[in-house]
Amino acid sequence: MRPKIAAGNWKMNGTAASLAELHSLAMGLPENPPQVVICPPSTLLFRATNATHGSPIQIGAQDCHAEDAGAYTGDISASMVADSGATHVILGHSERRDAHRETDADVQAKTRAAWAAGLTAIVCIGESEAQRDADQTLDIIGGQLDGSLPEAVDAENTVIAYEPIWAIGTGKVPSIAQIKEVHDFIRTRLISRFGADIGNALPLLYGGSVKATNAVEIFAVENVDGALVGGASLKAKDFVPIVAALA
Ligand code: G2H
Repeated sequence: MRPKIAAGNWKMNGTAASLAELHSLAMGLPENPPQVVICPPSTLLFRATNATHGSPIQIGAQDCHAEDAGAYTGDISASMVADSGATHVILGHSERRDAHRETDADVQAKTRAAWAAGLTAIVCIGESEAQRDADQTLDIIGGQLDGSLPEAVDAENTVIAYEPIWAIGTGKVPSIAQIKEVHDFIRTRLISRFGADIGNALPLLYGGSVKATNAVEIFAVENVDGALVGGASLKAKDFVPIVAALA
């Protein structure tokens, strides 16, 4: 049985005042909630882990460096993320791959660093609109999976998030058939590389304009084990119904 996971990616949003949303989220969780992971900006990591102490909410970072320490101005390492009490880190988000030129090899190195620090890596993959229009989606997804995941993957240390770039923050959502096609493809690819036990156990999240109004339908898709949610994770009133749709 794979875990159900509702992950929130706050991106570059949130100040100390936003910690109140974590309290509201904790209060609004359904009975027997799925795993809930909130990834605030790094400035809030320590305070977010304090604010959620004693609740089922886990905290994650949005990126980490592949090295553990050194002259990397502005970066944070996986062990610093773990030091904050966080348990997860998003890696290879398309906004990092694009704006920071991160490659699959970079994502793979960061994934190893995350594991070494005891973190669970949420590894993101996804095609652009041009790639989808050119019928390259499955090739792109397959290549990103192969390149971004180290050999030592297991279901305790890794979550995969499929986020079609054209659906991120745009309000455009793939059809249920498109989501199913890609998630089934990812599952098959994971099984063929890592074997049935690991391949079937790795959680697969969908991300891209998930909202309370489309969550139920998306979560009904086989091989969708939850969501990585951006805009709709910022306010507890928007995120609670998404979490409830998974419970
Ligand atoms: C995709 C997603 C969160 P949004 O980036 O990772 O954002 O839900 O705002 O499309």
